[in-house]
Amino acid sequence: MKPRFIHSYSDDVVTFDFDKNDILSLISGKPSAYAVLKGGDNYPEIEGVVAFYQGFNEVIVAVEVKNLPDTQGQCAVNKYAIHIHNGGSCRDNSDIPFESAGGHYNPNDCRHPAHAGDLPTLISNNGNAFMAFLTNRFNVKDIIGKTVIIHKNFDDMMTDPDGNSGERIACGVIVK
Ligand SMILES: [Cu+2]
Ligand SMILES: [Zn+2]
Repeated sequence: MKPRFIHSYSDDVVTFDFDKNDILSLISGKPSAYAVLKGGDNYPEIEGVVAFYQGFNEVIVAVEVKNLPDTQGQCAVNKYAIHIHNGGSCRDNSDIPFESAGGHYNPNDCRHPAHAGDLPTLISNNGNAFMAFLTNRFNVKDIIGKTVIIHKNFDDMMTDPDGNSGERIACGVIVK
């Protein structure tokens, strides 16, 4: 897959110049790896899956989550930080949910939000979220055995090392 980041606009139609057939065939197949997300003790109803599809140079990541703890109202934020964490387990230690997932996956020793594991913010709709995006920050083979964590708050995309994302509310180990 060799996507190009150019889009064109004409006659009220916006077309993206990705190779749609490559993308569709990639995400129609079996993911190269995935993580099944489960809520922690405080959010046992959360469930989700993160699928990773290895392309030529990039990875397509597709995320689907249900039963996020959204608040109601027209000005509710309902955005959640989601990261790949470096640890290989979702175990709890002491009082910190999923503490054994460790910090953000950061093989290049960068500062947040330049960690390879820093993903786009998840936007929820009455507790349901879906997003898909392209990234070249990692290859799938590099993240197998690591973890995906969703946090209670959104990522401020500034504060090192964790974006001030708050409590860990769901976790899953990335497997082939
Ligand atoms: Cu995180
Ligand atoms: Zn980070």
